[in-house]
Amino acid sequence: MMNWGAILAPYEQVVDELKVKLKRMRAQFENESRHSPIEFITGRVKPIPSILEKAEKKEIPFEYIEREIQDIAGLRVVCQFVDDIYTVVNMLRSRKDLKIMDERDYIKNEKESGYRSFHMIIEYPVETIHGQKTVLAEIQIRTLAMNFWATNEHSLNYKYKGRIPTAIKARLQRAAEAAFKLDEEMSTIKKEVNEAQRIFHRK
Ligand code: 0O2
Ligand code: 0O2
Repeated sequence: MMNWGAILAPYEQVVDELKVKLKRMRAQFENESRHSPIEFITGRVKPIPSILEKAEKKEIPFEYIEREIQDIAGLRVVCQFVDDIYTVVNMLRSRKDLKIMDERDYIKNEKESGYRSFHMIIEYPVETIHGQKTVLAEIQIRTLAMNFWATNEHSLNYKYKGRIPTAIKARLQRAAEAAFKLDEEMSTIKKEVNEAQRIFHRK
């Protein structure tokens, strides 16, 4: 029998620790009455059935799962504006407590599905009672509009087991374009929005 509890414990620790650290970043911006590039953070450890399913699909042998499945620990940083995503990316690049292993910009290179987000694969050391263990984690950084789209598309993918009917796919493409437009439009009034929110926070 596999001891999944022991395997996943360090991943739970990464998710917990990074959630705290990323939330602190947001709090620091707020303390300084500056616009926070972070709206909210979520995190999860991939459920065991999803890990096994992905391993099977990608033909990853069991002993390579931890190295090859890079999103066992997943963090999601959701931002208001597209600019904010790159602010977060740059802040993460300059941190000394994690090492960036890979970056994928699915904003500049949108996926065929219409999916947009910035992905970072990081290496993060966790201290355990058995010493230090370095594990991989995936950080997805996206706007509220990208998140809205991805959440709905993900549900549909789940419902149709990855075979979304053509008509719905076409709708999703249009929704992705609309989300892109929304991000563009919001960017043009970013300064006004930020100013209004700063005033609101001071009160
Ligand atoms: P806050 O106020 O953001 O600090 P936790 O362990 O409590 O941090 P948990 O239980 O894993 O988080 O919750 P989950 O489902 O991962 O959600 C993380 C946070 O994202 C929650 O806030 C949600 O309220 C917040 N969230 C989800 N969707 C939205 C959204 O559309 N807008 C905003 N602003 N927040 C959202 P926290 O962490 O409980 O508290
Ligand atoms: P879940 O259910 O979110 O955990 P590759 O085959 O190497 O291109 P890989 O290694 O899975 O793909 O990495 P990729 O594509 O950079 O990022 C994988 C994760 O990004 C996915 O995790 C999703 O969370 C998200 N993602 C990527 N493409 C899409 C998409 O078209 N729609 C949505 N909604 N999300 C997407 P998982 O493990 O697939 O699934």
